[in-house]
Amino acid sequence: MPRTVWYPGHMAKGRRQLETLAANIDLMIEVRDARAPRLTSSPLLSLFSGRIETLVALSKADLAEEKMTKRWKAELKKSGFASFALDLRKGGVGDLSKMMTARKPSFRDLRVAVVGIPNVGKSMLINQLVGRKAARVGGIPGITRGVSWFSGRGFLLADSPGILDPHSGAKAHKLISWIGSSRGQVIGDTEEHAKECIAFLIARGLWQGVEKAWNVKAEGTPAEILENIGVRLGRLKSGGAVDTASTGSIFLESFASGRFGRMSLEAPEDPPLWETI
Ligand SMILES: Nc1nc2c(ncn2[C@@H]2O[C@H](COP(=O)(O)OP(=O)(O)OP(=O)(O)O)[C@@H](O)[C@H]2O)c(=O)[nH]1
Ligand SMILES: [Mg+2]
Repeated sequence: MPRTVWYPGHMAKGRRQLETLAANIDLMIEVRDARAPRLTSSPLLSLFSGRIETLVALSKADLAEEKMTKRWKAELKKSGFASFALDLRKGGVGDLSKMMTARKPSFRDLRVAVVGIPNVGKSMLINQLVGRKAARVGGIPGITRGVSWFSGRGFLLADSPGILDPHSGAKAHKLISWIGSSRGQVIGDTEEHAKECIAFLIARGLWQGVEKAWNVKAEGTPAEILENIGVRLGRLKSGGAVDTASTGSIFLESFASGRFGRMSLEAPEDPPLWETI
């Protein structure tokens, strides 16, 4: 069966490194995207959570609806996870730091592993916790390639590469790529992805943000809407036709980076998002 998931070698290696480290880890911080906390849960959670205490950091909370993030925090609490809603561009890691300090053994530093799928903000969280730009951060998934350690006051933090579930379905992978946590274009055609994402946003009543940003209405087929976006953005080829491939890629990048404002893609009581598209 052809692979539907982007799973380069550094993910398999990172997973093996984390498995080796597990015996020496006191605490795990699992980073998820606040816009879709179920979709972006790490495949490593089931592997470690029984053995290692796990806290959940809901990153990019500035891009999710506040009320929905509160509901996710309550849901996580019910499942036994303390969670923190964070805008990592601003910091706000004080409560998380306090919780780490409370867990520090008296005789040595607390050892913490930060895990999650790609591009959710693991390295940015590490930088906030150690108070300097220590780990490399970037807007495309796959920036961190292996496990490395950073030291803070009373703790050691292991940054790890974003790891996807190589067995997750094509639909889940597609959604993950739309929010920027996988390289969807490795698997499929960007223009097709953009059209599907347009249809998805309209069906969920989430088009408003796009209309506000680019003044393009949700009228016509997704292909026509993509054309209209191309015209609006001036993405024309030499003959005057719209360059739909580059328009598609701008659309997807804009969506992933939160250009269209706050959007929560799933609610705790909903069925898994990938079962609904
Ligand atoms: N708006 C917003 N952007 C964020 C937040 N946290 C991270 N980002 C952005 O998300 C992108 C990824 O951040 P990284 O810290 O490199 O993510 P990572 O999880 O380490 O990614 P990999 O190493 O590729 O797995 C960067 O462009 C950050 O600026 C956040 O809370 N809010
Ligand atoms: Mg990283």
